[in-house]
Amino acid sequence: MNDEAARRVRDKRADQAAGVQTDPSARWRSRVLVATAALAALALLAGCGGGAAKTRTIDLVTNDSFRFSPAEIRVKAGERITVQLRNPGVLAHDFVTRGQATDAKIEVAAGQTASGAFSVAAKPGRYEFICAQPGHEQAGMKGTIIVE
Ligand SMILES: [Cu+2]
Repeated sequence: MNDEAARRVRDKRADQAAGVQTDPSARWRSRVLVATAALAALALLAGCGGGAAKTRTIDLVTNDSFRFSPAEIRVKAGERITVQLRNPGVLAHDFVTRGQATDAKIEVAAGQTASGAFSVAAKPGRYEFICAQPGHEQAGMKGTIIVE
């Protein structure tokens, strides 16, 4: 009887342990699905915007080694650019321009994609963009906007 009771307690603990392991990941998966669906809906809305002026989209990827890929983008003076920032990592990152006609600050949470638009400087030259999260620029998370 004692052995039987002990076995039942062990089984119950094992079930609980298994439950603790599967529950959060299931919840996480459903959250990712909801986020993905929301992004898809936003993309559809953006696509159906109609009257808005067309902008060229440049794709950038952030990584947790504090780099942008690509680290150099080429744009035309005065052009309006949409930057789509994809963050496959576990840290939040952002994309901040300096010296443009209208500067951008696009923040992207871990595992998400975000986008924003900015107007390029009228004067050709080399300009900097950075990640403004604490310490990231200092760790080398920056790039160059080449305005032609
Ligand atoms: Cu960063």
